[in-house]
Amino acid sequence: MIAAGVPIEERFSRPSVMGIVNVTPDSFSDGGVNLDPGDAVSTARRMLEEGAAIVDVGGESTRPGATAVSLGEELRRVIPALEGLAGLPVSIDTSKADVARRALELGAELVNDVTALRGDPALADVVAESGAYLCLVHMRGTPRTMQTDPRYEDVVSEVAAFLEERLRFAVSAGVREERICLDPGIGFGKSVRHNLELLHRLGELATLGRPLLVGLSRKSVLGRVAGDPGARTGTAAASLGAAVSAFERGAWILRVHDVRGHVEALEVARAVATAPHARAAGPGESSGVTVELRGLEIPGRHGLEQHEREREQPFLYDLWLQVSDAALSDRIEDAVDYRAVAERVRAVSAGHQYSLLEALAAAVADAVAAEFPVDRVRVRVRKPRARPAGLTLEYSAATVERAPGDWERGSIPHALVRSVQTDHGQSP
Ligand code: HH2
Repeated sequence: MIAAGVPIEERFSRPSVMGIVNVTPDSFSDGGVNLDPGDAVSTARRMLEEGAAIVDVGGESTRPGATAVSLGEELRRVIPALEGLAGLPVSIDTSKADVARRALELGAELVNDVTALRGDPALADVVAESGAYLCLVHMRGTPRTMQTDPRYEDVVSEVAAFLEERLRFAVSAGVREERICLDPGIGFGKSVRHNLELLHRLGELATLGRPLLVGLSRKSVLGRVAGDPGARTGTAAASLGAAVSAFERGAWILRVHDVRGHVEALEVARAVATAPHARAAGPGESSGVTVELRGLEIPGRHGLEQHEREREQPFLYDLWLQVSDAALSDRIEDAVDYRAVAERVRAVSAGHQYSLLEALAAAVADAVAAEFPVDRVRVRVRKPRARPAGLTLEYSAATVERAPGDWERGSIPHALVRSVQTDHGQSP
């Protein structure tokens, strides 16, 4: 089931829903419900019918206070369910290399590891060799101990530093960066205040340059915010509100129990986020088209170093243009003229020497959003030969998203800057 070579951002559109299927007797919310493999398979199939992009099958509860289960027991729980889901999009929620290996053999495409490759030293190799997607989660301590008086100086920067270090570790172990997503680990060693602060400042974690997966569904923080200081769970309605809020702050994939409600709520949130040009899709209509222009190479003299300003070096531009359904008419007059877009990018690059990739990406995105019939544009500029301070980099890049009118509305530029040190691999 692994879509060869596709970055995780392309495999999962934003927002996507991941359905939770715990084949456990003791999970905090659905414990026992899907312990029978037949029940787990029907729950998972229903979730996929309701619009989940993937289902996350787990055989070990990681709720606060949970004790670890043995390898044999975890395999005994998840394997029959995975066999029943062959051919469907499945993720395996495990920290054990042997469970992940078996799940991947049975067709799982993502490994969701709440220990972020710290639990089992063999797991990184299993993920790297299979080419699977990987979710790295922040957790302080272990499920047994994590909720005992968690403390942080600044929870967001500490979680960001942890995830960045784990991302580097995974890449150095051979997992391709483009296949990794990151998760702040709501409820994994955090107080209510820590969880809320992480959600409020989720955008800061987005600057790590990887899609964010967030799991809030029915967690106790929601019940506590709703007024019950001893709550062990939150309601489905509270989960929807939290998921929409997380999406608006940058979440890409939402891990949830109540799939249908989340799919509907997030669809509305997405339509609002892409307004004013988004319009509700009527019967038989599609809600838009994304056109990609990838790897447009234009030499330029941008950078902070003197030699970069004197000698040209290659810059690679990737553009995602969200255009209206008119383009489906198959008439060039209704569509965006790619050559004209490429010429505009060339003109922006030639018109000014930018010190920073962020500024260059923003200038291109502004020009395209203002001058072409697009509902939204995302521009990534990569500098493949970046060698800041002697570092060996695969590339450095900045990504900026714009909709027409952002400028006049004074929206805050949204720049995701990425610069991951690595000494192997190719630019995608
Ligand atoms: N939360 C849980 C389990 N796995 N994985 C990711 N990536 N993010 C999360 O927030 C997350 C997770 C805990 O929730 P749940 O699976 O519903 O319960 P339990 O661990 O008790 O089975």
